[in-house]
Amino acid sequence: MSYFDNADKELKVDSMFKRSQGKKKLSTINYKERVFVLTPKQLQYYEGTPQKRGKMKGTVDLIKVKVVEAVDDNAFDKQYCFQVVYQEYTLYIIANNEEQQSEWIYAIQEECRKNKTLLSYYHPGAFIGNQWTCCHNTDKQAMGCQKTFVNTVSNSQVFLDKPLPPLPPTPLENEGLNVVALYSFQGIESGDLSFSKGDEFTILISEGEHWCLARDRNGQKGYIPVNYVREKGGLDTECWYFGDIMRHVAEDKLIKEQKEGTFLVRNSSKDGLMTLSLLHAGVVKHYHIKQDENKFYKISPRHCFPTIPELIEYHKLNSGGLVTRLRQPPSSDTNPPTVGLGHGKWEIDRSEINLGHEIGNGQFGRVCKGWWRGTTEVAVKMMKPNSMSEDDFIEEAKVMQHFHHPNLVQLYGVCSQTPIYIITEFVPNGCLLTFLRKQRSQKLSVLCEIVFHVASAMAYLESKNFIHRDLAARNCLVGMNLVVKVCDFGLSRFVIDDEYTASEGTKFPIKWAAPEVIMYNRFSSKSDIWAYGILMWEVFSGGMSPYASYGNPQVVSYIMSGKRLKKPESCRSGIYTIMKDCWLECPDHRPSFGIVIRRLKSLLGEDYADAFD
Ligand code: UM4
Repeated sequence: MSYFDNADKELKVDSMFKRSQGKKKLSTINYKERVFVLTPKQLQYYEGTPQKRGKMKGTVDLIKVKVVEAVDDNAFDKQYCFQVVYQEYTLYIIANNEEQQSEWIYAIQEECRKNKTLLSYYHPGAFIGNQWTCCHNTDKQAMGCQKTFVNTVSNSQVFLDKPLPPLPPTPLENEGLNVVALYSFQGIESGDLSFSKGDEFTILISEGEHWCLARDRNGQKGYIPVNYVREKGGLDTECWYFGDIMRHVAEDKLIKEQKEGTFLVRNSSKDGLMTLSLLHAGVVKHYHIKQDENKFYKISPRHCFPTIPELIEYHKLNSGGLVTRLRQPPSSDTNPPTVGLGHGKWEIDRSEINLGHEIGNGQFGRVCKGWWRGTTEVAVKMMKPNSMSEDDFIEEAKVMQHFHHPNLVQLYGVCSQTPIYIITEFVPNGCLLTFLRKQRSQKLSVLCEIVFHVASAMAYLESKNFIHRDLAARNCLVGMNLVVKVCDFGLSRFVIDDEYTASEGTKFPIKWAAPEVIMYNRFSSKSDIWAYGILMWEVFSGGMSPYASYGNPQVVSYIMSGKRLKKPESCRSGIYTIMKDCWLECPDHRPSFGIVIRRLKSLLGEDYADAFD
């Protein structure tokens, strides 16, 4: 029999459940019973039963499959789930029992063994509420956190007399992975590897979460910042792909360029596919990139391509139905901050900091703009001597330095001798509260984006069981492209000033404090949620002061009698409902940040559909 005779042979047929694929990000998730059929070339699924098969509902070409693995039971609270990752999608299938789950994983893996695009790392969890349930990484495209092929010792060996070989000394996560640089990087410390955008590396050892030892194509070895590279092969390495940015951010980016034909591709949240945004005659046009029945990509019906890069290359040469042909992506933004100023570096040499002008003077001391080694722009927070318990702070700050999230201010390090300097990334548009007050009557979509950014940062802290304790608009900064960064997390614990730390104190931020904090000093992620509700109110009221004219005792009796802040004028009722849930008396009844994110997303889909597409 020839290969072609075999292509349609049905290798395996079973009824299982398919989880809706979340291609439409805002659609509700459901599970549908389908008949799954495995052939040498395709995984197909149909309506009906194995005996009476109905209409074909979809197919996955096995040649495009990158991963076939089980999914953790707790990811969707379903047992016996497995995943088939192909192109940029993941098909989740729920088997009826463990045997069926492993048989199917094995059978599909067998058919895909020779695929060139197979990945060696995958996520055993799912991407829910803006993060992976397995590793809590908030980057959807982040490389997997678990190796797909585990060279396990067979059970029988356990009973052998000979001791097993020792475990490898370092965790070899992601070892051997090929990655591409998204940005150029100038090595900072000895041992760091300098590189240019587009350079390729093999990861040798992952050291912690943020730096890894890598080898470039000239054989040079050194440390590289993990957030500067992406696994080879994905759209992330394309200079025109901007991922999850919103419509108006894309428009701002393109209009700023003032160059005909500037374009970018972004994820379109409304339908889970992608959108091409293109500047023509000073106006931005948005095109949905659709897929035809063969899963080929197209913008205009007559020009279909197997991959998005091929589609882009075609439209660079021919307008093919677009208002103009694609010319260049927007010039790239400045590089993102690395975690620390060099691998393993936390103590910063004071003589390497050049101080610039003062940008503020607050509770803890002065904040100045500065440069590290003359080149890296930084902010320097100079702590007033005797204003904080310094030793405890230095210890805890070492932990906080490892936090890395686009919506958290990045800590670079400290000069730990008195006066302590805290060195962070410099965030160019200053304090969120000032921003809100200066630019009242912001578009609703911008305000939604602000609270979304804050919720994302807080969900990250929540996932690390870290409590902020002083969340408020005054403690957030506004960066490039209106990206909001949450600051001063955990700092209040080290302040030596009873007026600030005791709830009876005059400087205690009582208007942001949950009842259990006021009464019993009981802080938790749920007291952070209360403060988040107040921050939402600040945002939607254009930076007004909550409980404007009330002093601390009046605020306490107002809250304790069950009264709450009123709905800001321009705020939609759905947004106000989220705020009010953040202010539920019982901490356990308040939502988590993960839930707030989900609710914001679904609200944005209904009320402000154009905010996300
Ligand atoms: N970039 C630009 C301006 C900054 C920054 N900045 C301002 N403050 C900071 C302005 N990074 C100050 C004046 C007011 N303002 C903003 C800034 C710098 C460092 C830290 C926090 C900062 O701002 C917060 C919002 C007030 C900082 O070190 N934070 C920190 N957070 C958590 C943990 C830790 C440190 C550590 F681990 F180190 F302990 C205006 C007007 C006035 O725009």
